[in-house]
Amino acid sequence: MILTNARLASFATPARYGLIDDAALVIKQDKIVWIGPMSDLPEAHRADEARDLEGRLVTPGLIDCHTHLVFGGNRAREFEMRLDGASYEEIARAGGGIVSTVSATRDASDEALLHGALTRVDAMIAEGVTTVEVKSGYGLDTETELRMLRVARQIADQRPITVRTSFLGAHAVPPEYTGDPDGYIDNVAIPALRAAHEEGLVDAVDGFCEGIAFDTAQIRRVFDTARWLDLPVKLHAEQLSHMGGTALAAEYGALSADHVEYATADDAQALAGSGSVAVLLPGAFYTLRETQMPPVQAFRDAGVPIALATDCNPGSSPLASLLLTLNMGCTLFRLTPEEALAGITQHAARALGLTDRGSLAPGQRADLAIWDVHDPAELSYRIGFNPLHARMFGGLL
Ligand code: DI6
Ligand code: FE
Repeated sequence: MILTNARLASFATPARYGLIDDAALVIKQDKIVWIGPMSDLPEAHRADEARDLEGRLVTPGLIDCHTHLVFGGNRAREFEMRLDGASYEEIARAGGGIVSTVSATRDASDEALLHGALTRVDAMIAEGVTTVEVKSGYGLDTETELRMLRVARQIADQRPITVRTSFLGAHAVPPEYTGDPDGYIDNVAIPALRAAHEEGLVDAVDGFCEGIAFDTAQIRRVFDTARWLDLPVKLHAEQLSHMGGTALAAEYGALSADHVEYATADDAQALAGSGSVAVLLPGAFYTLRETQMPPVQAFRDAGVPIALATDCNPGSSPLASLLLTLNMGCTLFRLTPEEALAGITQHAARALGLTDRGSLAPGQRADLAIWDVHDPAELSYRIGFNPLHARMFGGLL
C-alpha cells in the first residue's frame, strides 16, 4: 500500500519534527519500506494501491509508555476528600490511596478487570495510541499480580494495540505487611516477580521509590532479581520527594526514570550517562496540584531524552488522554510542542526499549496516526479536541 499527499512528522530527519511535505509512504505487510517526497517515489512503487491523504499530517502511532490501566473500582471519593483538604500522602497513610484500589482489584473478577481496562484502552485508541505500557501493582499478592498481568496481555488479544507489561509488585505495602516493607519485598514481591516471569508475563520491572512506598535498598533487591532474570528496569522516582531513586535507576541502566519532579542536575547527568529516558507525567502533577517542576532544562542540557505519558491510574492521574497530556506537558512543564510530540512517539518507544517504532522510517513498524491538522503544534495546543482522522496498526487501516 502507498499513502500519498501526506505531511509527515517523521522524527527521522534533522528538520523540525522531521517534517517531510508532499510526501509518500510505502507500506509492505506490517512495515514501512519507503518514505520521502512524492517526486522521489521510485518507479517500482508507482503502481501500488494508493490512498490520497489530501495533505493530512501523519505521525508515528502514539505510545503511552506509563499506565496503570488495569485496576478495580475507582477513587472518586478520594478526589472529594482531597478537595476537603486531605493530601495524597495523608490518604495513603490512612489506608486509602493505592491500598484501597488493591482491595477493589483483589475483589474484581478477571472479566471485570478486562472490561474496565478496555474502556480506557478504547479511549486511547480513539486518539491514535497504537502501543501502551501496562503495569501490575494493585494486587500486591502473587495471585492478583499475575492476574493483572494476564489481563494486560489479554488487551492485545481483544484490540489491535501492542501491550508492553511492567511488573510493579513494589508499588505499595499491602495491609497484611503493614510496618514490614522488607518482609513484603522478600516474601511476596520478589517471588511474585519470578512466578510472573516464568509465565512470560513480564517485559520490564518497575518500582515506586517514595516515602509512602519503598526506599532505595528495598528497590535494589527487586532490581537485582530483575538483573538475574535479564529483565530491564524502570522506576517511579523523585515524585513527591528526593529519595535517590533516579541515581539508582541510572546505576541499573534503567529504560526510564518516571515522574522525576524532585530530580537534580546530578540526577540528570546520571540519566544521560545510563541512556535512560526521563518520563514526565503531568497528569499526576496536575491532579495532586504539585508545585515542584521537573528539571526540564537540566534534562535538555544533559541530553536526556524526555517522554510524556498519562500515568493512567485511579488515584493520582485518572487521565486516559495522551492528547491532553501533550497540552499539559507544554503548559505545565514548558516543553515545546515538538519535544512533547517526540515524547509520545520517539522517546516513548525508547522508554519501552522498542526500536521498531516511534518514528517514520524504512524498517519501522507501520503504526501510524493520521490527523486533520496541518501544523503538528496543533496537537499540543488544543484542549479537549481530537482531530484524529484514521490510524494504522502494523499496516492495517
Ligand atoms: N505513582 C503514581 O503516580 C501512581 N503510582 C505511583 O507509584 C499512583 C497510583 C495510585 O494512586 O493509585
Ligand atoms: Fe505511575
